Amino acid sequence: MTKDKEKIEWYHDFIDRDYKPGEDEIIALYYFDKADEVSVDDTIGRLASESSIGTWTTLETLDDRIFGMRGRAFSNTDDMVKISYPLILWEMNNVPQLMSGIAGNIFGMKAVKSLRLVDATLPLDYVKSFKGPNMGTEAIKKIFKRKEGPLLACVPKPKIGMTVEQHCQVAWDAWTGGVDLIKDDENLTSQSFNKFQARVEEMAKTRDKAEKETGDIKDALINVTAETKEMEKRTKLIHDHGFRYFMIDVVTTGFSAVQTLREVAGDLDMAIHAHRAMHATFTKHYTHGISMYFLAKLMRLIGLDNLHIGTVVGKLDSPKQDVIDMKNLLLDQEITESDGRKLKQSWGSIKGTLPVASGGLHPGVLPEVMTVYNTSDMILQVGGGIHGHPDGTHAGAKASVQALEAWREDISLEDKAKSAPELAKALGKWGYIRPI
Ligand code: CAP
Ligand code: MG
Repeated sequence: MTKDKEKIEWYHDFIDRDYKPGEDEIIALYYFDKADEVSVDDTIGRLASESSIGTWTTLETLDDRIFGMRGRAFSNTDDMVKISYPLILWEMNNVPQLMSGIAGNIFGMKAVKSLRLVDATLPLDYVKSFKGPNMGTEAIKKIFKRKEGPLLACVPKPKIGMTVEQHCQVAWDAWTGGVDLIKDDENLTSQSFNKFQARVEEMAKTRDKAEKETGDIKDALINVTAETKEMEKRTKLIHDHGFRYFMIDVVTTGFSAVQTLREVAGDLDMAIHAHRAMHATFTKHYTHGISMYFLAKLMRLIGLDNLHIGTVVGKLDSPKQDVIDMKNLLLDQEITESDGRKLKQSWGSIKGTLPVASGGLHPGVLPEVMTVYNTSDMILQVGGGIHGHPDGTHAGAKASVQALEAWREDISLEDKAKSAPELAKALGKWGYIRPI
């Protein structure tokens, strides 16, 4: 039995091409691949409806006030649509609620074969309800007492398996070789062979010795990733051992936990290093999921001080323009609508987040990464490219420092290597390889 469609559904009421959204509305931009049995209008109406006030059918409970709160598809092509949402739909300072709407049920609708949340403009009144980074780019001055970056971080490898003693030996070698930060790997938390508390205690002693030895300030990005209350405890422990930074796997732990930990960072006056492990499950394919660009926007909003955004030249997927766009998004105060896939965004007094280049880096590619980033407000992170040095971690750290010196001195790595034996050996092993 076929029913009269008009009486059952009201999806086209969510399309209004004459509508001019106000400055105080959230505007989301989607790419969609519609199912064969629906029209473009059927599709964009469904997206605006299900992400705001509607459901699959007309409702006897609807009144004018609620109808006025609907999402409106106001601009579209055959595969892109912009939807506006009045601010009243959204709770301030609540990223999970935002995502339950603009990235919620719509992704499962039969009407779309695939769907991607490309970007969204968040109005200033909404942005102001978040804290943003506690230190952000100021961490370079505040923690390291340095005028400018980049900071150099080292990730002990093998990524898991080392005992606390082995881990701290590697940290010592890297710190004394010139590295600023030792970063835990994303899957190192508190395992039987390397317990969290013991690692923190020994790392603090090693840091103190390394600071004495070098005269430089050293810190660590120790991974607190766990259940939320446990993360709070772990962060306090790190704080009590004199570290200013801590690290969270921000995608696997979730927005809610990350918002909680941002509060903790404020209370303890610490900075957060955000590792994005698992992001590629939904960011990698441009036709489905959520863009890394929008995820980065959310992370700056919540208040992550450092965020991984890719290297261009390393082992993990990170197209050049994406990396540059995200770097600008994290550091700038104003983003203007550019290529039609990045919407305008104002940040008010929200601080910038330090972008992190990591994954498959080694001395031979470090100057290239610096050229792409075109800023010293950033962090370079090297794991295998330090510990794989033929003469070990200490020499590997020195080789990375020397590569950065070459970039600062604006000379080629070959020229630098004439007076930098560690760099010469690194180039001998890896050259300028771009790992896959
Ligand atoms: C790098 C790394 C980082 C990735 C994360 C790793 O080690 O420790 O976790 O860079 O990726 O485990 O791969 P290497 P992204 O230097 O040995 O490659 O920065 O893209 O989020
Ligand atoms: Mg890692």
